[in-house]
Amino acid sequence: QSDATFAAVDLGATSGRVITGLAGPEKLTLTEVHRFANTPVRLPDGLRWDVLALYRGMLDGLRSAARSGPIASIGIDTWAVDYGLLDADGALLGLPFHYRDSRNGRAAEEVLAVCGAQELYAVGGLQHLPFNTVFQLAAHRTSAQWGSARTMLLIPDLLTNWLTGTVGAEITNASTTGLFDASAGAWSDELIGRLGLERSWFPPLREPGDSAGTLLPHVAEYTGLPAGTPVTAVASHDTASAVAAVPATEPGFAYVSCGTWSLAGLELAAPVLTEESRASNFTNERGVDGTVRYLRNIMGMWLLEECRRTWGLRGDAPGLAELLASAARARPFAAVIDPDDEAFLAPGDMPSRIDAHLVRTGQAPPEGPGGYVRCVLESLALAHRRTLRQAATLAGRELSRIHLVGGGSRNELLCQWTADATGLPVTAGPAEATALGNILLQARARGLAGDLVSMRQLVARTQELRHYTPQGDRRAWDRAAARLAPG
Ligand code: LRH
Repeated sequence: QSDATFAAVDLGATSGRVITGLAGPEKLTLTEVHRFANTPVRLPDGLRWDVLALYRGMLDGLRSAARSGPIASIGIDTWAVDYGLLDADGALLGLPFHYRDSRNGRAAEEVLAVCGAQELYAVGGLQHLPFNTVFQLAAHRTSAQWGSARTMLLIPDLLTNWLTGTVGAEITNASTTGLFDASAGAWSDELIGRLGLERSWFPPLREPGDSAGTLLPHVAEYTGLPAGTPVTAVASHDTASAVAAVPATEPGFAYVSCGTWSLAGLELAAPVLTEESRASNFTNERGVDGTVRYLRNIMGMWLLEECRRTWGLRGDAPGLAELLASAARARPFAAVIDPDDEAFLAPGDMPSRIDAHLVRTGQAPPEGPGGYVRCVLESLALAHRRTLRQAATLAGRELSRIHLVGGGSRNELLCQWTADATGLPVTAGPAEATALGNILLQARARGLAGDLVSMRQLVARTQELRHYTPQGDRRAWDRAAARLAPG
């Protein structure tokens, strides 16, 4: 067989999709068959994911996929770090918490008192984010559910369990927990033990491409898919799937996977666990085929999305195209922010938080929505520049080209300004890198795709890409960067 159709379930922070992908040695085309909202719910004890709505959306999407023709297998990817706890019967204990919930700060301090930041980094190589799974678990400890828990499943593994009944931990996502040994490529028995967690909660690891079972009878019946339909472990961390589908045709590329977050960095053969790397807060997450995603999280399009949501609540939101056009006309470098300010993490009024940040840094608030959008996009371009330059220095590499993938690659201002700020050519697209990576890993498991290099060449040959060359006055970007990091 020279090609086959696969179903990718891709859940993002604001929406979920089921996409079918026709893949073969010279073929890679996607069709979105179902899209549904992912709306978090605030309960009295915190911000939760409505995981049942996600499950239903996934099932309805798989039903649409089944109607479109034969499906060779299914793969699931979602955002990282969040999890559900299962009891001894395999039942989910409560709705999973959202990583933007505010309960993790104190728990992080408690963890760091037991295991110092240096020790955590030497083993896990993970950037410090207040919501790393290890901190969330520490916050969860005091709950009444804790005593009943027997298994921890990250979100894609939980949904896989609901489809197939199997229990496993996909490795690219396990590497974002803070309980994973980045050098050994395995759960860290040492950290799990030191932090007083049960080793038996952490299931056997799966590599992308491994089998994750076949559909349970009631799932097959609901979706109309054949009972033996396989579920394949893909790179279940969405960022790992996106990086697998970066259309790089030369080694040593840099990438920005740009969606709700901007994940900016390099692909390496081995983790960088030095003290400088820790101090700069770079992460060593696991990629496909044992590669390392050496990157840092940048607050990303969340800043823009949350501004738009805030304006929408006030009823004075222009459409996106109009907003971007007015950003293009707004005064350059009128205000710059550090997107990594933790004040921007939680949901809420983003324009007011940008104002507060600007007041703190001695700047005046921007004028009108276009001014805010310009401020956000220029600041993201500056953060891309700072992060990629640091990554190159820390990993001892040179930068020659940036691949900007994900939904943010549709934003022409962001692509052009990233090229202008860095002085590097930017290749933009595919916007659907995550779904493509998901499909490619399934195709490979059926012998229809090759190694990372050839998967990337296939993406480059088949997907529409746009190219941006640096323009404008680089010194203006240097001056703006200096405003954020004086000296
Ligand atoms: C992007 C992402 C990112 C994680 C964050 C929680 O969707 O997976 O890589 O850090 O969500």
